[in-house]
Amino acid sequence: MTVKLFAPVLLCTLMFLLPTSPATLPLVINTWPFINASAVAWQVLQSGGSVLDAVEQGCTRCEAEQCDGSVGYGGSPDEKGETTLDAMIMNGDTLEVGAVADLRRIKNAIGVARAVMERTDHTLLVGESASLFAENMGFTAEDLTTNKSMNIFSQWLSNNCQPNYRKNVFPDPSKFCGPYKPTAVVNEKRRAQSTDILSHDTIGMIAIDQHGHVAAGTSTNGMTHKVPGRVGDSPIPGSGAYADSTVGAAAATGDGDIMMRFLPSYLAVELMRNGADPSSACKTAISRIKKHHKEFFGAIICANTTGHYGAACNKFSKISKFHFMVSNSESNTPLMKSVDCI
Ligand code: SD4
Repeated sequence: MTVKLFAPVLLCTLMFLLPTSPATLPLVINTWPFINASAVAWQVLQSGGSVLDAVEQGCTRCEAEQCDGSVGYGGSPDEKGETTLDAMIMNGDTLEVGAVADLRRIKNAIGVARAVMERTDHTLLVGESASLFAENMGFTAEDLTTNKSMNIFSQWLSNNCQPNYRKNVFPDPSKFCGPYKPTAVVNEKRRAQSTDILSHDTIGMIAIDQHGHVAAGTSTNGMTHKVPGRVGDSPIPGSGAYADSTVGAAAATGDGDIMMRFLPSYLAVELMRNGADPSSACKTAISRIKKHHKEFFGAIICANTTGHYGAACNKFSKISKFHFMVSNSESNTPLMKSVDCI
């Protein structure tokens, strides 16, 4: 009798003591409200697939459905009008990484990244050579341009190639499309001319199975009107994502040119290794960048091998909340979660 009464009291007390995110495995967590990607990855884990399969197939889903126009083909045309893709995948058991950057003509960037990891001794392949590698591995080569990306490009051309990511160039870049010549360095506010920065939603995904195997990955088409050849943070290990099955994983989204200088995903995993809970690890990783760049667009998701998770973002312009997806056995279906930016 005493035990029967005591048990629910103990359970309630324990629930109050637990950290805020529910701790159940397996777990899939991804940046932004990309519900179908989350559902696909969750389904893969439920049907016995590996964490790498879950991350690859979840991100592939986003590439195929062109999540928010920021993932996959037909988005973010560069200064030549071409869509190029960045992606990476990391195996938290072996710490192997496969990544591609500035990939052209191949839609399934994360598939190619996984092929780099599993079919070569390399970590990162770039540009035309990455595309050739993909073709040799049987990926279909096709034009990544769509009517939408052509329209974005033509409007940009007719607007004198504004906005763009160039600075300290001559003649006045507000009137010309180049060729550009270097001029005296002025301390202009970086990216003041770009309006595109807020509309970018890279998928970063973490999957952890019930045995504590961890994988993480990213896929993106980068930034609209980027200088051709530009590579963002997403395919850079430790920046776009990082996974270590003895700890957990993290994945980032946002202004990659800034974020890659701080390796926020690596930092968050190291903080969790040293005992930080995922929410505070995420917050510290964002705060580290904020110290140097008060105004930057960025967010990060973190999870550990007990199934706890968290996220953080920088308060910037109109962004005061960050939305992400979580799938675990609590609900058995992807749920959208939000966090207030710091
Ligand atoms: C990049 N980090 O290429 C990507 C863009 C992004 O949310 O994540 N936007 O810089």
